[in-house]
Amino acid sequence: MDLESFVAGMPKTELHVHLEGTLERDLLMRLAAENGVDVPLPEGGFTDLTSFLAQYYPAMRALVTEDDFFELAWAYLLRAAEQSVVHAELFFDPQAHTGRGVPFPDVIGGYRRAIEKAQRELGVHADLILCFLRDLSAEHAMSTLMEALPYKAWIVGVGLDSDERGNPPAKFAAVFARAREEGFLLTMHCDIDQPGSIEHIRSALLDIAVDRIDHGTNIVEDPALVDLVRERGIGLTCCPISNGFVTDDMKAAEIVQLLRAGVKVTVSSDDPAYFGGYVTENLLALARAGDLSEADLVQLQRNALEVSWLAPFRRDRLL
Ligand code: ES4
Ligand code: ZN
Repeated sequence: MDLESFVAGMPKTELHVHLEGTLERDLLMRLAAENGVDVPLPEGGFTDLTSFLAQYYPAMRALVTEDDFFELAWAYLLRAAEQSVVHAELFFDPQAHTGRGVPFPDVIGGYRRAIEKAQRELGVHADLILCFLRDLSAEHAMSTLMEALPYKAWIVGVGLDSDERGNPPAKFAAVFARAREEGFLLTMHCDIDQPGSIEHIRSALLDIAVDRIDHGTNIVEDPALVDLVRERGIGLTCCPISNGFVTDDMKAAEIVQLLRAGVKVTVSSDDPAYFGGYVTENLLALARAGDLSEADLVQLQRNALEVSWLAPFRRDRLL
């Protein structure tokens, strides 16, 4: 069997995909027209995180009604089913919508309706992870957490994304401590080659005690931290194609080094509508750049299930 067919057919778990990053151009244009909003179309050409985010947030203005959020998540989940994804943990950025006057219940209600339909009709299981925008204040994050509490049953954990420069994990220590008390699992982005990446990784692990790290391949700079994540079994959700845009390197060597060291690295798609690859394409890109075997690809997917936030009865059935 060729590598494409092997990867395409392999049952997959995706742990790092932003629902707003799955907004494909056709849907964006249709929703913008239906809602009568003027939305700048993403032009691509991103060379770093800042230039990506500058096109990413304005495009979200196309999303207005509960139905729009449903359609966005449903389109992703259809694609996930086509790619043999059996479980996905989906980031969403409520503050990018509530800040424009969209009610929180419309955002989460639309997403949840799509997830329930996908479970019934596609056999794809998914959960939501609420991400705070780290370039907004800790107070804004805390009030968003409070707004989310009535929807706890629909949210498996919390994360932290957006512009990392000058926005270290410690800024959100109180928010993450409260989220932990409320029973949420914790993750946060430690994006590739950001100023302070390695200090952010150290703080996320030691001060915040995160359960996973999103990206985080800069950890190779500190062997003691590599030992720590291996011993704690902490997952790193890597996104090779995204890395190639945010820096000009997929970071295949770092991902493979961590895989060989026994760290629970996983492969996901991040913002597939912007970076041009869903999970299958990310696995293939890494396999080619890192010269991976079929056994390595299976290991990456076992890692993803092991560090997923599925309830043990569901996870063990899939492992
Ligand atoms: C993101 Cl690549 C990346 N980094 C930080 N925040 C994000 N949100 C969506 N994609
Ligand atoms: Zn991300």
